[in-house]
Amino acid sequence: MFRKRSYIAALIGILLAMTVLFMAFGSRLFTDIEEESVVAEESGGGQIVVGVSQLGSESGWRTANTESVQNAFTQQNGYFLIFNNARQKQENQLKAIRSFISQRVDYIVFSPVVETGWETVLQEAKEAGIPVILMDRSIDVDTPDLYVTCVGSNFVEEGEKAGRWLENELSRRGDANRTVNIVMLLGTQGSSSQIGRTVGFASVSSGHENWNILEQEYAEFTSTKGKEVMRGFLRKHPNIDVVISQNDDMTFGAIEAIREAGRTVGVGGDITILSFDAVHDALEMVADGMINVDIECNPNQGEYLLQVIDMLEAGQTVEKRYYVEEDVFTIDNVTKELLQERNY
Ligand code: GYE
Repeated sequence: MFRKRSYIAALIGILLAMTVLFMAFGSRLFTDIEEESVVAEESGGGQIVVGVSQLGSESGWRTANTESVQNAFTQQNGYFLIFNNARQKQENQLKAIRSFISQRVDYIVFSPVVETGWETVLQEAKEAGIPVILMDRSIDVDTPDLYVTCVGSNFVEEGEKAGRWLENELSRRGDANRTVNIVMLLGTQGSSSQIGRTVGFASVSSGHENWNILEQEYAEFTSTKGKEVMRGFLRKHPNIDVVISQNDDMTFGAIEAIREAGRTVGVGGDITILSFDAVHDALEMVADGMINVDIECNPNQGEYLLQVIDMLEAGQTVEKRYYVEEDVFTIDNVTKELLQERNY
């Protein structure tokens, strides 16, 4: 009798444990299956599946660019977005692109961290019949048919704009023939924004023998690195007149370092600051006269990407290159309205 009772108790115990286990994991199992079928239904239900490999989140510009993409590829707009952040590593981008290929997405969009090393993975995408669209930065490949189009900025032109501004500013001050000591904070080594801006600026500076480039160093487009590199420059060179900083985040760091060294920046200050991007906080500093000029780089590329994909879906041919619109900002044209409407 006693044995029979404990047998029944054990049986009830096992049944209870099974129920608990089923509630915990069985429901999870069903959710997963449900989630998978949601994806299948969504993509099969006329939605365009886009895999986006973003290179990282190093700057204010990058955050705005990510938001622009995420606001474009929404379900309301007819998209299913698979987004991956590569945290500045090319190997992570290669992994993400390969996973998009194996998931058979309809389009691959990616912002290449550097210009080289993409042939193999893009050949794989091509063989899988998946069109690839480059966003923001471009790549250096011998066979341009490895990607359909590139939507982004004209970085060489941005560099030239910086050079032309400095040229005009020095003439305005009557310093066109004086020796001008310049240091440069460069962005991520090998990225097309770093390469293009450097080349564009050099095309102007090479025409001025009195522009003395004291030193240039990579500072990874981040404010921490910008500050560290600028500190080093200040220690080595007591005579810096101009800082060319290839993005606003590095500029923020550089300005901190300059002020900590007891020197002044901007309009009327002893170091002239040229920056790139023109994010909101930098434009505030332009309006306050702390940054002399900011060469705009437009991160709002989501809308352009939608237009390109619409054209491809309609079977139209697209251009190989689309440039976004960009301006140049100084204390003379940063208005209150501009500061209000700039949401990045
Ligand atoms: O200037 C910088 C970002 O490639 C245009 O990357 C982009 C650059 C931008 O980190 O802030």
